[in-house]
Amino acid sequence: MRTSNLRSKRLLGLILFGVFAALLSACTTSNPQSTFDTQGPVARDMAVLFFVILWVGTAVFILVGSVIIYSVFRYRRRANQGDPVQVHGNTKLEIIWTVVPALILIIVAVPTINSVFFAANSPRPAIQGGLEVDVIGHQWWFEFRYENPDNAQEQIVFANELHIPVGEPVNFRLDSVDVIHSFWVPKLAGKVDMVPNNDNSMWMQADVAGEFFGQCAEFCGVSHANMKFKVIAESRADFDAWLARQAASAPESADPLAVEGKELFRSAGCQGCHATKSIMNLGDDGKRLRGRVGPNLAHVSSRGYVVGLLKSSDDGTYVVSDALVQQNLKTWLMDPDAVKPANIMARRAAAYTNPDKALSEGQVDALVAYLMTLK
Ligand code: HEC
Ligand SMILES: [Cu+2]
Repeated sequence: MRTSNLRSKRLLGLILFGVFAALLSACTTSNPQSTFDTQGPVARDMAVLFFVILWVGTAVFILVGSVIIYSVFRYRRRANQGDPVQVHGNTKLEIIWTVVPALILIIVAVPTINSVFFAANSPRPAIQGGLEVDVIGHQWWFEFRYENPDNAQEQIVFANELHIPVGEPVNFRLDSVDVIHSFWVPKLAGKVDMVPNNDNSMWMQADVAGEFFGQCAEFCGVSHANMKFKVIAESRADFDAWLARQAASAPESADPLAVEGKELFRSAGCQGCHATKSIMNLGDDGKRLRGRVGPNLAHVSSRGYVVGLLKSSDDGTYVVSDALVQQNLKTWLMDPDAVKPANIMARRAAAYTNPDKALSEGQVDALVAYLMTLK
């Protein structure tokens, strides 16, 4: 009897310890998707609001909890006691417990409404010369479009990696080609839904250079959890140089394997879904054109991750390694479904749906050699 009691106490202790450890580990700021490790004004404002509400809520909880515990003990029924005096309604008390919470809610509403307007209104919108990026959600990847600095009728298209200049507000227009997605960079700003044909917008700013994690935050299908992107915040000069590189086409390669790969890219039907030029004309009516089915590959081998998941830089650096890009492209092309379950490429490209057209390892090597020239 005694030992089983001891054992259940130990078990309870262990469970409590586990629960506390889990709760505390959720608060670490070293988590790449932590909303507490804020690195920009929008995220910081939201974190401050979170703590205001948390502490006001905690104060109310402690106050109400203490009064309940006090009353339970102070006015408990004692032995040989009859029914207590019956009271029906107390106007003074009821006015107090209506007015006090109303006042608390009004006090909390002031910073809340402030934050709503702060997050919604960019300090430097596009009409005042602020940078604007179009973000288009696809199952299960992100497309980014920048205005071509040399020609406002054109957009420069990139995928899965968002580059922004440090210390500048950046404006986003959010759209989707299929279902509802949500655009979220936890360390920089809150999330805003990407709804087809509904021009939602937001802004954010990174105060420090570096790499930040982005994630789709609205369930959008099988690989929703794999719908990730990276934000690279860099100096204005680096950003301008990056954008100029994206606008230019990668040079042709004479390497025989790459030439073979390029031919295969056309004959295996890759071209039907992927553009290899990064410039997109807006058309005569200036309307934004819908993207292709797959990510723009014009500079695919310059990206830090393949499909936003396979990391192509050595740990601790953001410097993209050619050897890792090559390896990751091969992993992706050999079996896309193993990397990102149910992705549209594995579901629809003939090379994966039709066994007669399946790619041999040699063909994949040729395709990778070609893709490596797209830098
Ligand atoms: C039916 C359209 C379709 C066809 C055909 C297709 N792809 Fe894709 N491809 C996609 C989609 C969609 C994705 C993004 C998948 C995801 O991330 O969910 C993709 C992703 C990729 C990526 C990763 C891009 C990045 O940003 O990391 C590469 C590389 C690629 N495809 C190469 C190819 C090659 C080579 C072929 C020809 C053998 C091919 N694709 C054929 C639709 C297609
Ligand atoms: Cu999504």
